[in-house]
Amino acid sequence: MKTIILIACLLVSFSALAAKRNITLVNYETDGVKQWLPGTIIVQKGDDVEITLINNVPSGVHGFMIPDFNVRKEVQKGKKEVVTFKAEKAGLFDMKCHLHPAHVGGQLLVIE
Ligand SMILES: [Cu+2]
Repeated sequence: MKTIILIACLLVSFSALAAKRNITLVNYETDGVKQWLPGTIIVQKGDDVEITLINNVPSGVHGFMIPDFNVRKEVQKGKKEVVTFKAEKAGLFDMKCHLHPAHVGGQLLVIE
């Protein structure tokens, strides 16, 4: 009986680690360089992640992509878009604009 209670407590503890993360990124441009800021975001493995993307740069539409989590969205100038995914694996992953590959990309860090 004690073993069952211990296992149940452990399961509850592990499931409590995952959370819903709401993050907002804003597209920033200076001297021709565009970047989603903050450039690095950190979540925990198992989190349900919701990212709001705000694009107010003068150069127009930009993309947001995290290839490892099948995230891909285009954000029109002056608009807001939302992407969601589950951070089901730990590691360091690229975030970038898929429309303009020369952009400086950001990083998603998923910790265990
Ligand atoms: Cu772009």
